[in-house]
Amino acid sequence: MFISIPSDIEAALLDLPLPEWDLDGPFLAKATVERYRTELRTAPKFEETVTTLRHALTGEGGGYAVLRLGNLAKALGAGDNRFLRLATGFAAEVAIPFSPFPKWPLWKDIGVKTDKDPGKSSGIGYNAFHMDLVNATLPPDYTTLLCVRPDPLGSGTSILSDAHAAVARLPEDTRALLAEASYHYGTFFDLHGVGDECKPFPILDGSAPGEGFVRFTAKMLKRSALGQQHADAAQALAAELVRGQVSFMLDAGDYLIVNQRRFLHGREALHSGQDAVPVAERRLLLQLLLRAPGYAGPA
Ligand SMILES: O=C(O)CCC(=O)C(=O)O
Ligand SMILES: [Fe+2]
Repeated sequence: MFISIPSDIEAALLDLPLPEWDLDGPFLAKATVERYRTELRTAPKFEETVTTLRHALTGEGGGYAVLRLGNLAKALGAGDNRFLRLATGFAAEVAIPFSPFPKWPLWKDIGVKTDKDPGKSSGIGYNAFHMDLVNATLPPDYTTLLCVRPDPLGSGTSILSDAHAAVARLPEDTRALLAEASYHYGTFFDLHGVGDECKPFPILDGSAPGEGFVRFTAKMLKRSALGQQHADAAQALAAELVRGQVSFMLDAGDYLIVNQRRFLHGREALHSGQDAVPVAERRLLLQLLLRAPGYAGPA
């Protein structure tokens, strides 16, 4: 679901005096949310755009959207703070922006590191289907990725898959295994606003079909010691996610927003030769996580 911004809104957005944001603990401060909202609403058709965006994320069959902010990125500079304030303003219309990572004030860099585990965030390999903060008791309701710079070598296709649709295609006995608290992944250290470590966890939490998180990362298949039956069930889910995937390339200024209660995300492997690309020219995304009000307050 791609959402473009009419050019008259773009022109109005460029002129808005959005101040620097303030934080309240890990969360974007309420005063900032209100100030940004007041400013953004002065742009013509802003509210229609937000309604379309919310519908794409939470309406029937929905779960992700790409807001095309490329013209604004071009005018302001994709990494410029004024552009980030606009993106933050759009995000705050969906849910409350926050940073669970003390190191990152709000937006987190996801660059390209050739010396990292290739399958993990900012690695160069296949980034398998996952939800962000899978091992937290309160994962972010939304994860968002703002593309500052696509890969100059032309790779880095984003992949998305409807998690509940994938689960629904699995046999009953596989789903029963996925509902057992027999899965674990990763470490959990110094994180804020996402509850406690969830270990071990069930992938399916007993919610009605189509509801709740599908608490899954295909990265666990290679990196967590799982019993054979549970590993096979997780592998079957990973295969269904791939079977149902959509893929597209993010361009500079594209803002991908994913409802983590509906869709899982990942990224195809980057082209070889990243070592030869100067760090300042490599693919760069900025990640921002969102908490839907009503599910949980500050932890
Ligand atoms: O690089 C990408 O496109 C996705 C990155 C991602 O999903 C992550 O770092 O959690
Ligand atoms: Fe991710």
